[in-house]
Amino acid sequence: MEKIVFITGATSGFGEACAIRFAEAGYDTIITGRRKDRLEKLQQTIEEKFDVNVLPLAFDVSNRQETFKSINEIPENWRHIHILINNAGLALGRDFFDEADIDEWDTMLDTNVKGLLYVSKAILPFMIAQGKGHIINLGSVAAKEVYERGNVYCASKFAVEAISRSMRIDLLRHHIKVTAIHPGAAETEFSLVRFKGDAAQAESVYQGFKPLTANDVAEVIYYCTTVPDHVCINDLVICPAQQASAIYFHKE
Ligand code: NDP
Ligand code: 8X3
Repeated sequence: MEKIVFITGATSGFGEACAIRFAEAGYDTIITGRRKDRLEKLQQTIEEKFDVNVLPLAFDVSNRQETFKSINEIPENWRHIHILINNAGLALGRDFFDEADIDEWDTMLDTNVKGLLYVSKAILPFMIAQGKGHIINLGSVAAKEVYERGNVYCASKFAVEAISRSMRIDLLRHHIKVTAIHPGAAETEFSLVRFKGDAAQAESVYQGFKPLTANDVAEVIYYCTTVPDHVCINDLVICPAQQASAIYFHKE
């Protein structure tokens, strides 16, 4: 296998769009997420459309044992992973700090922060052995600014920002590039998850402006992997044209 990409959270949104974009570019693709049925469907879609191989791995990134077991069992011929896209993540709730649910805080920190750490730590030996690699971490505009009732989601993304910067320093000696991508509002299943299936509330987030699509973000992520070997895009914020920051929108 020539080029291999490993994507977390490929059952929906950015991860799914990245799987398709990288497959289109000829990458053999390791797709992961908890929903096995969706992974199988995506595998079928990709294999029908593109001449690449797909390896689906169903596991929960917040479960340390499951994550290491799944990654350690990757067959030998799939271990030359060039690109890791740490994308799996979620927000739960949009509540004032004093009213927020502690279990939801735990889930966000366990997934967005600890999950990203576990996956990276498990994949790194493969990249170090080949003396090369590229890790792409999904932050957010919420990694740059906190907003009202964003508390722990923002904290989890500030952590992704700090981890990305630390990784970039510590992995220099292994020739592993680290790119942090920080999207603004994108219409995926993100808000449906945040508002626990309340479709009306989820849709209201994107009213009055044109949000990013998953494909917009996947295209930019793919671009970051096409620059020459001696170039690294360290940090990239991508927003809808009607969004200036985590807080300021021009809605019509
Ligand atoms: P989606 O809800 O569409 O996709 C989230 C993906 O993460 C799903 O594939 C889901 O898979 C996976 N996931 C969630 N929890 C776990 C877990 N415990 N273990 C394994 N996989 C998990 O959201 P997006 O595509 O929008 O979000 C992707 C990333 O981008 C997230 O990190 C999010 O915080 C970030 N982001 C999103 C923005 C937006 O506006 N949409 C803006 C900025 C950043 P499954 O449920 O099958 O496990
Ligand atoms: C997702 C975008 O604005 O809901 O990270 O935090 S936002």
